[in-house]
Amino acid sequence: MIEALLGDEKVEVERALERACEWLSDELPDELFQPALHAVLSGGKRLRPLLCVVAYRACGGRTGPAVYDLGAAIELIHAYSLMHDDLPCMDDADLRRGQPTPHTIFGEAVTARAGTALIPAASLWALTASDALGVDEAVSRRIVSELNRAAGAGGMVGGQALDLLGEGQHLDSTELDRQHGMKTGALLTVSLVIGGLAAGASDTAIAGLESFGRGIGLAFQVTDDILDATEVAADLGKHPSDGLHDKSTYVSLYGLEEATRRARVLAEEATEALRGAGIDAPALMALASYVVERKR
Ligand code: GRG
Repeated sequence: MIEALLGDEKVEVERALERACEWLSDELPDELFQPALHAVLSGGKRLRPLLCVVAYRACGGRTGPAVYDLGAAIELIHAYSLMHDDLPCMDDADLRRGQPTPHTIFGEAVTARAGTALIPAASLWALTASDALGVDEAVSRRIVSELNRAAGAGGMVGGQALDLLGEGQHLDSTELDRQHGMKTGALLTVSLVIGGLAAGASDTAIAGLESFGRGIGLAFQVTDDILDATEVAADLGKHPSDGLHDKSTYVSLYGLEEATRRARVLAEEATEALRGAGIDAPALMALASYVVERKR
């Protein structure tokens, strides 16, 4: 189902990431470009750019290469976050997407710098893509500010800080939802919002995309915790690590069965919110199912 709906989209997303890397090769010194290239082109589900492109289309946007470039800008933020997350001072992981993590190849200091270089690069690339899409300046400004807000202290960075502080603590469901809403949900949600903004979506449609994003963001994280508790590195492409870092997870909080049920309910509620906002997009509905049915 998901392959039939999104197979070609993923190919286009990969092409856009290659275009972004070609641009980065001129922007960054080679020492920083190589780890960035490894992080950006090492596979992955490409969920964030796919959400952006599919939301754009669902809101009436006409496709063309530039919307994939916009999605690629979000993926640059995601790539940096994984580079930094895997560093020894954070989650200390040597495997991701079935490949060695950048710091195990290029060293910690260079990987930290290369990841940091991707943060401003993402904003510049989002601006370039917005210009190419022909959106007006106020919308471009909003796209870039929404991206930075979601990536920053009130979003992904703040959520990661809570995650690190929460190691060894017993978080309740409100604390866990807040942490993951920021750490994972904010970037997934803004991917949809940016796609909607680029397509000139109404405030109602943007609000619907936001509710959908918050729902699938939490469903994504509950599923991540289930996979971490039940799968092995050969299937996951990374070492399960929640137990190692003594993290509170949805599985430790609810147990496997209830966590599985909760992920499904969250995904269903998310699709209802989307329909409620007048967006009836099979590809977005398929992505919501994929988020909870995925095996890695
Ligand atoms: C300075 C506190 C501080 C933070 C720096 C490291 C960092 C910023 C943020 C980390 C955020 C992070 C790792 C969020 C996890 C998001 C997540 C669930 C990643 C896995 O996403 P997938 O499954 O990965 O979409 P693929 O490989 O498919 O792209």
